[in-house]
Amino acid sequence: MTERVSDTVSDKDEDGEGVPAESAAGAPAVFEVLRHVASKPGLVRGATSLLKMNQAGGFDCPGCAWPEDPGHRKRTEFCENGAKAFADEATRKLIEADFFERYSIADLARQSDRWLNEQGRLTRPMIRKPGATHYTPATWFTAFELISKQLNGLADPNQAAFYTSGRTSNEAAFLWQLFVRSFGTNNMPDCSNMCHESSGTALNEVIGSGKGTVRLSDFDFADVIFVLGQNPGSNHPRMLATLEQAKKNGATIVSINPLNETGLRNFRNPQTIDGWVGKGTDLADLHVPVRINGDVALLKGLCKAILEAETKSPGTILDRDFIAKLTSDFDEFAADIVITAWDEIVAASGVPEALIREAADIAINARSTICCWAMGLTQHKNAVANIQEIINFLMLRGNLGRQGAGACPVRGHSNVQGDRTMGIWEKPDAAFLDRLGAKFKFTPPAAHGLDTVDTIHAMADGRVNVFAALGGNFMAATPDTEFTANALGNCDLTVQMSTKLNRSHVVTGKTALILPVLGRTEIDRQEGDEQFVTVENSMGMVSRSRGHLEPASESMKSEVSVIAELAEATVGGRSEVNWRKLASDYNRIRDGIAAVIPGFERFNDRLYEVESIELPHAVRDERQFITATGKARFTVHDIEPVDVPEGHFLMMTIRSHDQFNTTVYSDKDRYRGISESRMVVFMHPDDAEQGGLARGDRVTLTSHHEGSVRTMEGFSVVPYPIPLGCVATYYPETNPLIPVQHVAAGSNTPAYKSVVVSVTPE
Ligand SMILES: Nc1nc2c(c(=O)[nH]1)N[C@H]1C(S)=C(S)[C@@H](COP(=O)(O)OP(=O)(O)OC[C@H]3O[C@@H](n4cnc5c(=O)[nH]c(N)nc54)[C@H](O)[C@@H]3O)O[C@H]1N2
Ligand SMILES: Nc1nc2c(c(=O)[nH]1)N[C@H]1C(S)=C(S)[C@@H](COP(=O)(O)OP(=O)(O)OC[C@H]3O[C@@H](n4cnc5c(=O)[nH]c(N)nc54)[C@H](O)[C@@H]3O)O[C@H]1N2
Ligand SMILES: [Mo]
Repeated sequence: MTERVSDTVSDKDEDGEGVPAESAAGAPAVFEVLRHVASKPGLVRGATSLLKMNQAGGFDCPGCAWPEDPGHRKRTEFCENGAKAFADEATRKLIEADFFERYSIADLARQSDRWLNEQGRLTRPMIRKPGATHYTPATWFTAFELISKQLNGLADPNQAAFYTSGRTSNEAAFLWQLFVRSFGTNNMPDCSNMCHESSGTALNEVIGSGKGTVRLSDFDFADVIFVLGQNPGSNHPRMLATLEQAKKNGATIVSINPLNETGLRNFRNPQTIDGWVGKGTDLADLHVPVRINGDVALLKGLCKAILEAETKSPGTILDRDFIAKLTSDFDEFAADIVITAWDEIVAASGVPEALIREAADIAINARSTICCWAMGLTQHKNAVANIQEIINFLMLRGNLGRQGAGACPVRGHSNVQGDRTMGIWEKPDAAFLDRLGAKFKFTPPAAHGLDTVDTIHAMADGRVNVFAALGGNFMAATPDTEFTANALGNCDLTVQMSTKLNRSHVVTGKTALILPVLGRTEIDRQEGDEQFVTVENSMGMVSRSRGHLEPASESMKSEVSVIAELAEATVGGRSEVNWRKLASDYNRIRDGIAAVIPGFERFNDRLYEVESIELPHAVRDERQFITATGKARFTVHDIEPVDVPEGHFLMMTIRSHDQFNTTVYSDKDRYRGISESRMVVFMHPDDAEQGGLARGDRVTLTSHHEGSVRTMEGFSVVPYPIPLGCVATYYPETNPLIPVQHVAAGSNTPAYKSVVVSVTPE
């Protein structure tokens, strides 16, 4: 389908700002790897360590959660962006105590996120005392004393919240939730709340498991792969190699996305000679340019076309056996689809009926279909409906729980799925709490806790006044920047366990602590013995990760030891757990995991027997649905797109090719032809013209939500192939525009990808 304009890889934006590149990866990707590795960890040290990434005995890539294929590891099992994430952590630049003498917190607050990150690794504990203008050095001892005093002084443990970001290992995550629950609360907001929570909520409700139902090997057997609301070229580059292989095996790929993302158009595999000099592989056979937030309508259209085909040739299209035996509520679902008019589907999706039918025909002619998706579907008001419509679509032809078929939510952070498996969840189920309590001899709190958005509200209202974060950048990642900053400022104490300096260290509570921790790439020694940790990828495979670089500084601690010492100081007197003993040998933590979490039986032994452990999954392995009825459910969702008043636009906030979440490596976005500034607004050329706007014009963006407005100045217009009425901007720059009240029904995930805005010339 793709028409290649030129066979040269256009990574230099010769054609001006905002001209999408024709091809992804290839030689430019390799040059980028070399540049990042040479400039940060140093070429020899970096390259030697990089070769250990995603290898048996090596460390798990600190980037995304796409799995590697244990049977077919390549010597270089990493991508350009994984290499950047590695180089960023393994940098030789260090932040010493005198840095904080030189810069006041106000000075730091004036710097960009990029500048903060570029200052290097955090190396020693620092404290901001109430009213202080600067951070000053603290000892680990005083830091733990201060936190424990503050926590134990609270009238109620629910006045504290404990955030987790998805790079945390299984061992640290398990110990963290054990500490938090021993302290007495389930207030465990995490990055998942902003990410795939909508997927977990949706899937749990209809198929009885919150995780994806496919293995990596299923991609070899799929006839069709739908990629919805995902930009793997930038965010899961190793997935492109999987798609390329699937394609060679005859699979058809359909991309459903407002943007025709370069990575899905043409891929030059940098690990093959062809990828350097050849034409690359055109990946997507069909691109469906859905309007932002138009997916419920589009998916209903796909289902409608399938049902119509069945009416024409009864008994040949639907998997009637699967529907009858293993699902419920098909009749209500089908009746709703029948009365949903094509006009309504076309109007709300922005896609012509013929194109929807073309996509449906591809699924009809396929024996096995996989649907992959990411943030383009999960960060909307009706995100849960989006995902349940995917399940409806898959179930019509029995595409769940069999080879080459299924649901594949593609996770973000490298261990975000594992953290949830370990109990990082504000809504733990009773069975989990019972097992945890039985093993560690305490009564965990039963009441559900606060998620990310609710934590912001609770800090704003003064209901929460201690906030501690295990990694991440809460301040920059969350919506409504000004509101969230005030909420954090209300806290008596904020604590950040971090590797790199970020916005969350400069927007703080009255007292603030920075606790520097080891990263994935570093050797973790406890009582003289090197430890390893484990992580779970997007497909439920658990494997070991062991760093190979000497730690950036001797004054840092591992996440596990920080948590253990904090727990000892805070709950040591009243808990039966020997925290220090657990932290001195991570095998002991894994024995705890084995006793509490199903699927981890004989955890330590199995880690020595096999390279990775596959966690059980009832749908994938047994075609069993652990729902109340024992069946998978069809569901009915009204088409309720966000209302966009005349003259306004629907804005999505997306990632560039040169960032990892809130860590921005540069102002470039090679595949979208951006090289100078991230303060841009992508809009349809006709929309721009109608507003009297030309390329490069300066504009102000104003978001509108239930009568409230938020404004940001200083964007420049980039005319771009995007559906009419839609605009795109970069995350995290535009988070000040996202109303904290604008969340997904059911999952409470911020609707980062459907914000109503107006665009006015400056
Ligand atoms: N290099 C790198 N890798 C990363 C990350 C990173 O920042 N950098 N972040 C990690 C994390 S935590 C995550 S969650 C993932 C994120 O991975 P993605 O979900 O791929 O990231 P986004 O840039 O948010 O892109 C979402 C895509 O959805 C599309 N989209 C937006 N709105 C809609 C819509 O309404 N409908 C449809 N169909 N599509 C829509 C956008 O055009 C875009 O292509 O990547 C992970 N991997
Ligand atoms: N507008 C908008 N907002 C979004 C999104 C969006 O698409 N649009 N996406 C959302 C999504 S999907 C997510 S996942 C969140 C991300 O939210 P977070 O997970 O909170 O943010 P990150 O940027 O990944 O966190 C980066 C920081 O983590 C720390 N860090 C890195 N590695 C380690 C480590 O090994 N250990 C420890 N302790 N710290 C470490 C470093 O200090 C670094 O600065 O953002 C969300 N926010
Ligand atoms: Mo994410």
